[in-house]
Amino acid sequence: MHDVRVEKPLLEKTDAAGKANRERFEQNGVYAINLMSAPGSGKTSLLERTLERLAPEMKIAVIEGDIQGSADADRLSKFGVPVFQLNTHDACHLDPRQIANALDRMDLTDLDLLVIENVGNLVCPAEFDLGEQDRVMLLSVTEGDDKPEKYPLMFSTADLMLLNKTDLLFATNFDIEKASDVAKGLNPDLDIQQISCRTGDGLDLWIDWLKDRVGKTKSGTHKINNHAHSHHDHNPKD
Ligand SMILES: Nc1nc2c(ncn2[C@@H]2O[C@H](COP(=O)(O)OP(=O)(O)OP(=O)(O)O)[C@@H](O)[C@H]2O)c(=O)[nH]1
Ligand SMILES: [Mg+2]
Repeated sequence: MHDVRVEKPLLEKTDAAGKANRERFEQNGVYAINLMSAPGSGKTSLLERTLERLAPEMKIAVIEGDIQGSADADRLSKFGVPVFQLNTHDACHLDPRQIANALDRMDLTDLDLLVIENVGNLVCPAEFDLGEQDRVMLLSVTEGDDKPEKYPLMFSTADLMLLNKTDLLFATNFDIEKASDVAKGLNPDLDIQQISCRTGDGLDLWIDWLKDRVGKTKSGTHKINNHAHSHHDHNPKD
């Protein structure tokens, strides 16, 4: 017999922390995204591509979540934007309280876009609301087109799914239509874009998507999502 009484208070605390972060973003006109995927799908590669294009024209900060080390933060150091490395040690996801601590070290009044790269994992990160306005997830075509069906929470709570590594499509049996149909079945509002961080294909659309939302957040018109619904069936075993 396991005692599960600790679950609810823990989640309530986590939800309150996510909500508080969202209010801080809203008050300061900061557009924040939670970037999630399985390990190695291309989150840091997408950030490299994004920072080289957008760092010259807007104020960006990055929070890097990793179990240990600073390899991804080191990769981003050349772009001249503040990068905050958070190590989660034994946890497979970032927690909103860790984000709040990082926010305390930033000047939110002087920020347009915050990208939070979550720990590489297709399961746990989806269960925690960090306070982001949008969830952007990557699925690389080398991972298999069955992933939306097998890991539904990640796909049902995402706002944008980026199908990455399309340059490798020829070497896989990935069926884009099948993966997209299943993901859309879980989440009819999901935007889907095809990209290659290697060749740069499809990235113009992604950059436009991001700039549009940063602009709308600044002018206070971007609808802020609340991902609280994502916690309903959650068993918080990290
Ligand atoms: N061919 C190809 N390789 C890619 C693409 N995007 C990323 N990669 C490669 O995939 C590997 C993993 O990319 P990362 O950007 O480190 O992935 P990540 O999601 O940040 O990984 P974690 O932070 O460890 O979860 C690297 O060797 C990248 O060069 C792509 O579009 N095409
Ligand atoms: Mg990374």
